[in-house]
Amino acid sequence: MESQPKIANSIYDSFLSALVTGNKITCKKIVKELLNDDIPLRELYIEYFQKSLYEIGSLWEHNRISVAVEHVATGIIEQLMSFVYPLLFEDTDKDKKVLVSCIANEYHQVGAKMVCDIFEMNGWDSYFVGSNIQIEDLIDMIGEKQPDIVGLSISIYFNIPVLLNTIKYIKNNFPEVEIIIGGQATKFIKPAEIAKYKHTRIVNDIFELEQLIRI
Ligand code: B12
Repeated sequence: MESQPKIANSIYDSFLSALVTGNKITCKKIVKELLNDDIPLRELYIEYFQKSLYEIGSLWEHNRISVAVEHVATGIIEQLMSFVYPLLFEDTDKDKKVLVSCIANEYHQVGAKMVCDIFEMNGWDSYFVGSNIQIEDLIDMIGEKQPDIVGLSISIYFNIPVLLNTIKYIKNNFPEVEIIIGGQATKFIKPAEIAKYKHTRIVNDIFELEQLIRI
């Protein structure tokens, strides 16, 4: 029993080093082996995909890897998410709908995509709108899809004014829609700025999200 964490860590270490060197074949092989060993998808997402990208971000911040290396690594994670997607996608009608989008000027889309996939795993129909979505386009899409929940993703603190403006705009057009906000910049948002909107809240992580959306 005691050796288990060590084994798990060594698999993660191999995954990270393959990712940093851009070795997508090894990354995919490791993911296939983890899936063969029945790793839950959310664990694969959080303990491998998210954890490694956070580490890539920190290496980049400390000038230990280049922007190009970070771009290649992010691209590999996005490919791996597409690879596992068929495992969670069920071709059946679903009652509940969510639409998840990055706000304007927000280019970090992996977390938002992951959130959509978490909704799918929990029996929801999801629409991933993408990165850097202008408010008018988002409003049109909400009008068209009529989701039960709108998820907004924000990673960069300097985008908080854009986020607040987006919430205001959505609430002016769709006062009853539920809005959830997530991403690494949420820790910089003052709670009072959100509290004034009905059915609007920050969701801190995937575990909190799953409590909220379990059908
Ligand atoms: C890849 C990356 C990029 C790529 C993104 C490409 C892409 N296809 O997404 C590019 C090159 C575009 C980029 C650009 C920049 N980046 Co960048 N980037 C990253 C990096 C390395 C990984 C991001 C990622 O995918 N993480 C993994 C995902 C899974 O995690 P996540 O986003 O946190 O999502 C999880 C939760 O937050 C939550 N969540 C997220 N969204 C939502 C939404 C809802 C509704 C809910 C409920 C939950 C939720 O659930 C997810 C799953 O658990 C991070 C490092 C890091 N710590 O993340 C830096 C990082 C985010 N970037 C950073 C910076 C500074 C920048 C730039 C300003 C750099 C520059 N000078 O140009 C620009 C800004 C561009 C912009 N306007 O958006 C900083 C942000 C610091 C800050 N908080 O302000 C970070 C933290 C790097 C660092 N350590 O300094 N970046």
